[in-house]
Amino acid sequence: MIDLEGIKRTFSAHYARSATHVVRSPGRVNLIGEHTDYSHLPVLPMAIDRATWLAVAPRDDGRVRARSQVKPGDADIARDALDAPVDAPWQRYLVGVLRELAGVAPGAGADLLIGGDLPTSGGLSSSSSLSVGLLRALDAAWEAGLDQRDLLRRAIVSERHVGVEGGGMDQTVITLASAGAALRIDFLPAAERAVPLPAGLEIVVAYSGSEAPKGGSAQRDYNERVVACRLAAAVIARALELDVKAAHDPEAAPLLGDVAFAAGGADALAHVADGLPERASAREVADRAGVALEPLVRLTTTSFPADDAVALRAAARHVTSEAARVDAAERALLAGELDVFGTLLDVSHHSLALDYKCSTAALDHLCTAMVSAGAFGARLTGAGFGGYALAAVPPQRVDDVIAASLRATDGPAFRVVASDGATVTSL
Ligand code: NG1
Repeated sequence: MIDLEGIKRTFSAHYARSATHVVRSPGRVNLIGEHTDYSHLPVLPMAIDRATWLAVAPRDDGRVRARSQVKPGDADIARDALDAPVDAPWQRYLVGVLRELAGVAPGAGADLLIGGDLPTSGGLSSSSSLSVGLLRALDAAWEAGLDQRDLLRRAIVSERHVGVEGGGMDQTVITLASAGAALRIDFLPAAERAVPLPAGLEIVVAYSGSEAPKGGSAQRDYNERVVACRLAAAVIARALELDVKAAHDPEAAPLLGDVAFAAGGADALAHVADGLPERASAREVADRAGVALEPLVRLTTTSFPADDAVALRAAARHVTSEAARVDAAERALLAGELDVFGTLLDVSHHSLALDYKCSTAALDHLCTAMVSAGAFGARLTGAGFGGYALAAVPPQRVDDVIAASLRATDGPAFRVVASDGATVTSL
């Protein structure tokens, strides 16, 4: 049984001492707005009733020990030796968090026990659930008193140390979600609002049968798309003769969101997207648009190869159209127009599959099976390249959609419920 009592007991049995705090940090399903967050364009995710649970107690020797019931490999990390190699891939998230907490509670360490019922195979945001949970647990155990926005910012950056240049969607919804609602997140200007899910809408998620290898090939594929969006932003700004700066960091390359803001909305970019070169390298774009090369290729831990051509026309087309679908989906949910909402999911999936090229044959097959079984619509959720799909389903079709998903891919497939963001309990 995964709950507060269970994780507390397991902690005591493993460490022969009592935990001081327990954290529940949910996973998430992104309803729509896929691959838009790192361009600072809107997203519409919800937190789910599957979560990472963490129990923690402080130490005073700068060591952070962690046992995961979800992934093998116990961690024993010295806070003053964060460059040392880790024993298991999941521990890189812990190291990322510790890097972002350098200088907070110097000399403090912790014992951690990590468990939960959130699948880790990609798309339900197990990595951000873990990172947000670790930050909340350590902040509480160390009585550091960091405020929620500060912790959120640190959570977003901590994951980039692992090598994926992600946006802020996952950590934001995991921190700020409320039960019964999706969360509309805008990044420019930053704002969030709850979007209550209407009666008659259930959400089913199903595994495609292959993992999204974020530590491997999906990392390169993801970062390539981040760079393609920056290149598209530079070329569009030039074409529209807009002098755009990145709002979040004057040293960074302006994003499609910055260009959309300057142009009066993402709609204003859509018609320019079709006129972009199909593929170009960062060096070609820097020369052509008269902008600096380094910010275009800069990643947190490395640089993207300046001479590798990336697909910028398709990237701009997907991202600008997806931003418009987020607005339309929010309106459809508020109006209870579930057929319209479902169609937007289908169109989003096709755009991700055909233009953004981040679907797989198994994800396509799964989405088709879910819709044939009575879903309003279905799409991949998260970065893609494997992992999970979601379907919007009328209540009377939930069992059929789950059964069809299991036939399509062997599962798991289950219904999820929009739930609250991360919580910390003092024991
Ligand atoms: P998943 O695949 O759930 O890790 C990733 C990014 C998001 C977002 C989506 C695509 C991280 C931690 N998450 O989600 O920020 O860009 O892909 O919409 O990098």
